[in-house]
Amino acid sequence: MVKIGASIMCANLLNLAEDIYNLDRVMIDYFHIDIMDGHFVPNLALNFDIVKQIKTITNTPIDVHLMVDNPITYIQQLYDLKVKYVSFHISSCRYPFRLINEFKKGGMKVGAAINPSEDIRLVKYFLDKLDYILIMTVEPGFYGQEFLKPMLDKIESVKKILLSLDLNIPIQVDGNISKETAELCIKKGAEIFVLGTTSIFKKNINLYQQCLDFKKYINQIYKKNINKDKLKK
Ligand code: S6P
Ligand code: MG
Repeated sequence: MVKIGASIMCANLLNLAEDIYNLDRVMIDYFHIDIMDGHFVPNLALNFDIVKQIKTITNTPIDVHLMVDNPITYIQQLYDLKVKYVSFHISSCRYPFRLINEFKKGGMKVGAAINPSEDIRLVKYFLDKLDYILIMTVEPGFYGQEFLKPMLDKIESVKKILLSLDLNIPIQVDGNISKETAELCIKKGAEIFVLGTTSIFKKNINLYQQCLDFKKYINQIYKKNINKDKLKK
């Protein structure tokens, strides 16, 4: 099933409650929270205090995307906030098996993120431990970047591996997701989309309408592709 998350670092932070309210009206699937440390990526974005405040006004699941060195450092905050989904970058930690276990102890669904230049073999040995795979379609750290086209091949390769192993793990894509890029990603096998400045958070554009329109479009494209796959069989 296709799912959409809103990247909250792209929201209007001066009026965050209103954006959250409108995204909830559209029944967005997740709030995607980018957490950076200024080391793993040269930027800072949101933090756990913001997550705590967001949770007071919505029940929509939180999907934390950790772009930090040593993600295990943040385990207690994630437990305390009862975060539902968490993704970490494979290149940010030495012991991914241990990290995944720790996340799971707190009841979290876990995703591993692959940077654009990284090989998909990095996830090979713990693929079956994951709940989703995050394929970065831009370099991590900033919104408003260009979509990296070679990532389409990467999505296709990961999907093929998953199918060959009979693993039903969804692929999430993050970075410059528009109607056009989402459609290309769907055709290659992606199912979860992180929406930011390219698609829904735009100046002088109604967030509710924009998101509703995107959601309808992406569901149609997804259904069309599923039906095509069925016909092929
Ligand atoms: C990037 C971050 C993303 C962005 C989002 C921005 O490091 O992980 O979640 O916030 O991709 O969307 P857009 O449409 O501006 O690229
Ligand atoms: Mg992100």
